Amino acid sequence: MKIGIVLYPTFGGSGVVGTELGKALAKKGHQIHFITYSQPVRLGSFRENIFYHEVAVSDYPLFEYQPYETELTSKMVDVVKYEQLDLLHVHYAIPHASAAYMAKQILKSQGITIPYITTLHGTDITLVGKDPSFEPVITFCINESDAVTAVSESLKRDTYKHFNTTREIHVIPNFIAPTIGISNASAEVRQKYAKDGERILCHVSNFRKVKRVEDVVQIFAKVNQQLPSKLILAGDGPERYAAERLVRELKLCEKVIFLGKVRDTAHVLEISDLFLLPSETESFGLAALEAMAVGVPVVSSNTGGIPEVNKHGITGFLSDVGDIEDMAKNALEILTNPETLHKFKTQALEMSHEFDLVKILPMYEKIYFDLIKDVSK
Ligand code: GMT
Repeated sequence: MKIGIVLYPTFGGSGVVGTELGKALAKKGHQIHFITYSQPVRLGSFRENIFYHEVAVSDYPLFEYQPYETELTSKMVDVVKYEQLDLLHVHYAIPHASAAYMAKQILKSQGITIPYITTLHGTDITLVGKDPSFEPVITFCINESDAVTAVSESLKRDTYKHFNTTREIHVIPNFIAPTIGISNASAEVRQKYAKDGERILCHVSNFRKVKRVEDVVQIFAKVNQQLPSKLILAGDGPERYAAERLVRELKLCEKVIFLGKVRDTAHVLEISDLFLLPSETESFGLAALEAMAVGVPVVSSNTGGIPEVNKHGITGFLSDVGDIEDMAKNALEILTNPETLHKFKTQALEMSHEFDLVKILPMYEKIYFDLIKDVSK
């Protein structure tokens, strides 16, 4: 199949999922055309069956706001036509689903039929999408998509709750890409950050408010009072300064390492003992799954789709949003005793296999084949 994938090329989970999905499909022999405004961060160097089409964002002085959606639509029309794509798969509803709808209509007027599948990732529904300034468009696009998928049961429920749609939504969970795996250098790297006997806690995110990064620091402060440890924070975003300020106030500067944006987060995860994800909401929690995939247990909030990934008492623990006392207690329960830590690590790794790409990829392929079948009827 020839598939166009539209995504945000940044560090966000939806971009990671779209990119890794495209890479896996290309490996299976499908021809994949990424359409976005810059090279997706997880794309890597040249690969067979993978093509990248850049959406050039104009800089016309009349526009106070550049019409990215229009330029994306034109690029989609162009790529579908000249690369003879079979379907479009757009990740994140805003504005990708509405651009796909428009592209589909333009192509229809030229006698070309192109189905599009929309994958809902979370904030496009739970935070941004339900805002009245986007809601009518998102509702329309969900209803008009040829197929809709959501990354968790929780997100599917949220979509039905917030949008006036009865559209079938297929739940296809996020997955672990084969690039995730423990390297041999981890013990050496670990020495750079933590002394023998010190535990390493970590958090990876885009430091948005929804991630509650200050809770991460507070939880760590409580753990560190009882157990010598370090906290590694990977990523960057609007809440970084608040987190840095808190670290200074709590006199933890020697104990907390801000790495900034990291391309290969697996290297951070593999030297860690525990992953903290105290988010306000999280449709899935891909960062937690990536931690589990290298045998790192998770202490998280009990919200959105997280409990579908992090199993309470098995792969880590769940607490109410904002309950930093409970999260610190749970972290200590996992970290204090080496045998308990080993047990949780093993169970986290085992659970991550449930989300192996080998199991998830055929779910997307089935939807693709069904759509193409419908078009050729
Ligand atoms: O978490 C973010 O802010 C990034 C966002 C995105 O769209 O890239 O992540 C969402 O999609 C991920 C991939 O499906 C999910 O794992 C995240 O849970 C989800 N984020 C939220 O729901 C807050």
